[in-house]
Amino acid sequence: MGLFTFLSKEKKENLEKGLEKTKTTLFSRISKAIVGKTKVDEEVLDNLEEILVSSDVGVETTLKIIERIENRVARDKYLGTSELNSILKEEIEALLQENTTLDFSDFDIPVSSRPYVIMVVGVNGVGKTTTIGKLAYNFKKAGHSVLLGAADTFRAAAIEQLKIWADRVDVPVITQAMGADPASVAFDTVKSAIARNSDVVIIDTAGRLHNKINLMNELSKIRKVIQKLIPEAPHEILLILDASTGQNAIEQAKQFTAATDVNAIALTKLDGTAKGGVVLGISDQFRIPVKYIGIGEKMEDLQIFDRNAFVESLFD
Ligand SMILES: Nc1nc2c(ncn2[C@@H]2O[C@H](COP(=O)(O)OP(=O)(O)OP(=O)(O)O)[C@@H](O)[C@H]2O)c(=O)[nH]1
Ligand SMILES: [Mg+2]
Repeated sequence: MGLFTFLSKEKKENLEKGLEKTKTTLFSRISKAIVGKTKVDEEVLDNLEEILVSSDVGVETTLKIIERIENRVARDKYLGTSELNSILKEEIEALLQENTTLDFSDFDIPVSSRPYVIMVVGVNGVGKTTTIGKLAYNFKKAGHSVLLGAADTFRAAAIEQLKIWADRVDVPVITQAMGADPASVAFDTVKSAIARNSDVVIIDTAGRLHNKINLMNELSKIRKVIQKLIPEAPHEILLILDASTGQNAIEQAKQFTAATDVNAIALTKLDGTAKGGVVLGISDQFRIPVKYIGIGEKMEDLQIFDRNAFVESLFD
């Protein structure tokens, strides 16, 4: 119990640190918007709407939040601006709670699907390789054996970078030469994982090819090849999105979810950006759950997304 409390306190502090910019920006904007006002009225709500949209919450989600607050204003006779932060927090929490997506609690994997194959996708530079390193660290820490596969063969540096993470975390990695067929690397990796009895396989893929159609075709080819070995794999197609790109992240989520069977999302680089509101928009608008958030460059800087903890930290 003591250890558990300690760990979750540390986790909470990291999350708060990671959300600092988003938080400071959001609340300084809100305080400016209510200067000299005592009552939540139409003008305050208009300003709030603008603030949420410019914090990258997204228009759709912002409108839902504003509508909830409007209903509350209509219901309660008087809402003071001093209550605005707590009302906003409650309504955001309630909105996210309406979503039926699952919450994940730890780095565990189903016993029935071993090796559990995770295929990591996303455009270049969003943090795929870094997230793989962090995932490997966390799965290993949770007592699982991990094998990585360097199926981003488009650049030599990509293979090297994954090797560096594998060394750092001390897990094995399967590679081939630059330019090799990514599907063949994926096949080798999964085959090797079966032979070694690995618990988790994580496959890196290229973020950039000659064009988008090529990229999507390649991802489906990798998938088909993996399925020759394990018909229900990849168990997880994890889409990585860079939160600091705001609306671009939402756009990429739309494109990838339309073209591939993405079933989990990781939002990276929440630290150092004021665009953390994008997490709210993405977890509200997409049926696919946000499973992980990246809040720094180190291996410890990955957390399982917990919507309640997220909103709590944002408004703490
Ligand atoms: N601050 C911060 N930086 C991050 C985070 N995740 C990744 N990065 C940084 O983002 C940069 C790009 O990360 P990569 O992991 O190389 O991204 P990638 O998607 O593999 O890129 P390509 O292989 O070029 O497609 C690196 O400098 C990482 O250190 C994060 O959560 N926070
Ligand atoms: Mg990479």
